[in-house]
Order: sequence, then structure tokens, then C-alpha cells
Amino acid sequence: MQKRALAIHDISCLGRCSLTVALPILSAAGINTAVVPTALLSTHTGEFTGYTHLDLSDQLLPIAAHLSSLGLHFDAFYTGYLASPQQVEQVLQMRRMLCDDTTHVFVDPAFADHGRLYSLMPATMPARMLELVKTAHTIVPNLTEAAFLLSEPYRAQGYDAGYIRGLAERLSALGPERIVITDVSLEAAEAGVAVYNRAGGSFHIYAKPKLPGVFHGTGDVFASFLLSGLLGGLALDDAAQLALRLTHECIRLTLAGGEPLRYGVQFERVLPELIAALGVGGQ
Ligand code: PXL
Repeated sequence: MQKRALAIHDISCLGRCSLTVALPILSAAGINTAVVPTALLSTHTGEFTGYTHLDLSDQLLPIAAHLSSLGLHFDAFYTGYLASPQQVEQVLQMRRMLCDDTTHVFVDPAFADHGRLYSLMPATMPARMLELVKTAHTIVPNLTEAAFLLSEPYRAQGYDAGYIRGLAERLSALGPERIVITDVSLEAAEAGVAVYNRAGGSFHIYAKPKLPGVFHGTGDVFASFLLSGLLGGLALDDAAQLALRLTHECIRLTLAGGEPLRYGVQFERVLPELIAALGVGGQ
């Protein structure tokens, strides 16, 4: 049967992040995807100035109440960028209204990168986001968000696999069974992800050659590929490797195309590969 997901992220009109990548990726993966926008911005907040920002908090619970009255089962409850720390409480309430025992709660904390909070994020966001993280089955923080969530200093480099495994174990001890940390780089020439599964205690780091630049929206693209793989029946490590390979390919194509990096990555061009890898349409 077709899987159903609810994606709760902002809409940045331009810049290929959050809902404008989550929806097309999940849809291409054959997942029936409903969306709840948390905020409306003209662009994302990295490498742009002068963007608009409308907090849609007053819409979240009325939307959830209506959706809940339809009695639908959601296979995944996928959260990303939230408009404010206060909105975390509303998303927790939406979780109680819309999830059942078998809903996969998949949380991308999406509040920081490169050692710093995103432009509009107040200092209280990590502690509030932690409350949502605790209720998740799977989380996808980058290294910066992992450090903020644990109230530990951010280490940009000079760490080893043991340090990353420790981060994953400490995050998992807070609640989520599966931790995928992005932006992990054990060697200067490589970048990749760490995958920890508390069930069985497995831990692996997967890496690709590092490509030069700062790539906006790639956390959202990676997380959406990862969830697509999981809902498509792949094991966590297989889904993470697929998501890493496809994200790397988006970045490579974008660099080859020469488009300014603030406009996001060319995820559209790898959707056929996602569809092929998951055998969508073949069932
Ligand atoms: O890609 C994460 C993201 C999502 N939404 C908004 C952002 C960012 C990162 O900067 O600014 C509005």
C-alpha cells in the first residue's frame, strides 16, 4: 500500500530547501505527502538579506485538528525548520493528534550549521528543539546541531570516529533510537554521514570526496532522500548510503552547472535515480 507522510517545514519561496525539496523528493519516491508550512519566507536565510518571514504558528493546530478529524494513518511525521522555539510545543501537540503507535517520527532539527545558529534562530531554540528530538524515532542533526542539542562545544575538525560515535550515543540516550549525523569529516578531503542504530549498537561512517563550497538546503535534501529510502523499505544504513550518494551527485551537478550556490542544489536531476533505486512504480 502507498505510504503516507506529513512534512512540517517552512516554505522558502526560492532557494530549494525545506518544503520545496521535501515534497518533490517524497512524492518522487511514491509517498503520498501532506504538508504543513511552519513559516513563509521569500528565500532561505543563508546568503540572502532582505527576505520576508511570516510565522504561521496560528495555523498549525487548526490544520492539525482538521487533518486529525479525517482519521488518516501517517506512516511518517517529518519535521524540519520551525518558525520559533514556541512552535516546538505546537508541533509536539500535532504529534499527539496525528501520530499513532506505528508512525515513524523523523526529526531534522534544522536550526544551525557551521558552528552557528541560523540567522533568525534565537538562542533558546536548541533547548526547545530537544523536547521534540526526545520524542523522535530517527533524528538527522548536522554536527553543529548535535553539539547544540547536547550543550557541548562544536568541533569543526580534528575529531575521530570515537568522538562522533559518542555524540550519537549521547543523542540516542535522550530518546531517538536512530541517529544520522551529517557534515561529518574525518579527513579534510572527505565529507559524509555517521549512522548509529541503538538496536544492535551498529555505528558506521560513510564518506564521499569533499566538494568545494557551502551548499544550502543539502541537509533537507539528504534528510528527504533518507526518509524516502526508509519508507521504501531500506535498512537504515542502506538508506543513508543512498541518500549520501544522491546528495553528493546533486552537489556535483550544481557545481558543474555553475549556478550561484545560494539557489540550492540540483536535486531535480537525481530524482530519476531515486525512483530507480527504490523501484517506484514497479510494484
Ligand atoms: O535548509 C535549512 C533551512 C530551512 N529553512 C530556512 C532556512 C534554512 C537554512 O538556512 O533559512 C528558512
